[in-house]
Amino acid sequence: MQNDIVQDIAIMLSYTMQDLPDVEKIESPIPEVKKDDLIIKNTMYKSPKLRKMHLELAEIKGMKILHAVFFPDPHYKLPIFGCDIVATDKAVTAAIVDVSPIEGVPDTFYKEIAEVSNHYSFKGRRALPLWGDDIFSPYCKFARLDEDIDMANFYCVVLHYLRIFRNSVLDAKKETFWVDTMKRLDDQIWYCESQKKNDKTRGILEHWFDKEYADMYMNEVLFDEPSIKSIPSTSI
Ligand code: BLA
Repeated sequence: MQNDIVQDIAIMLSYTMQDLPDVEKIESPIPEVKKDDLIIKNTMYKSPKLRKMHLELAEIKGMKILHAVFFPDPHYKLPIFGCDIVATDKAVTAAIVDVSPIEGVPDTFYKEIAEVSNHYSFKGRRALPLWGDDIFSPYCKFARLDEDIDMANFYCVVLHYLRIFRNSVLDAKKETFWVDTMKRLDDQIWYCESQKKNDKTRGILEHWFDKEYADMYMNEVLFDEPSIKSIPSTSI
C-alpha cells in the first residue's frame, strides 16, 4: 500500500528522535485531536542540543499527513531538519525534506548533503512556493511520488539527510558568542514566520476546524516562535 511511506518515515523519525543522548519527552500543547473521522497525534521531544523535535501524524478518510521539524538550540551551529508528507489513497501528492540553513552551519555539512542530494531526482519534482524559496536549502527535495521507486528513493533521501543531521548533532559544540546565537534564533523565527505563510496547511486546518483554531494550531503547535527566554542561558 502506497500510504505506508508515511508510516515507514514516521517510524524512522521517531526512532531517531528517541535515540539522541539525554532526550526528554515534552508535553505537546495538544497531544491528540479526535474530531469525526480526523485523528491527529503530536509527539515532542527535546535534547540538550535540540530544543524541540516534533512529529505529527494526521489521518482522515484515506488521507495521511506527516509533519516533522527538529529545531536546534540556537547555541549550536545546526540547521533545521524538516519533513512533510501529504498522501492520499492514490498517491503522495507532496513529499518534502530539507535541512534548512541557519547562521554558522559549516560548508562541510552542506557538502555532505549535496553529495547525497545529487543522487536523487524525482520525476514528479514540484516547484517550491515563494515562502519556501526564502527558507529552504538548495538541496530541498519537493516532489509528487507516484510509483514505488519514487517512494523508495524518497525514503532513502530522508534517511541520508537524517543520518548527516544526527551526526552533526552528536558532534556539535556549544557556541558562546551571543551575537551569533541571536542570529540563529532570528533565523528560526524567520523559518516559523515563513512556514506560517503556507496557505495549503492553513487551508486544510481551517477546513477541519475553523479560522481561529487553525491560527492557534499554526502559532502554538506547529510553528511557535522561540523567544530568548525559551532557550537556556549562554555561558559567557
Ligand atoms: C503542502 N501541506 C501541504 C499541502 C497540505 C499540507 C494539504 C498541499 C499538498 C499538495 O499540494 O499536494 C497540509 N501539512 C499539512 C498539514 C500539516 C502539515 C495540515 O504538516 C500539519 C497539521 N510543511 C510543513 C513542513 C514543511 C512543509 C515542516 O509543515 C517542510 C519542511 C512544506 N507543505 C510544505 C510545502 C508544501 C506543503 C513546501 C507545498 C506548498 C505549495 O505547493 O504551495
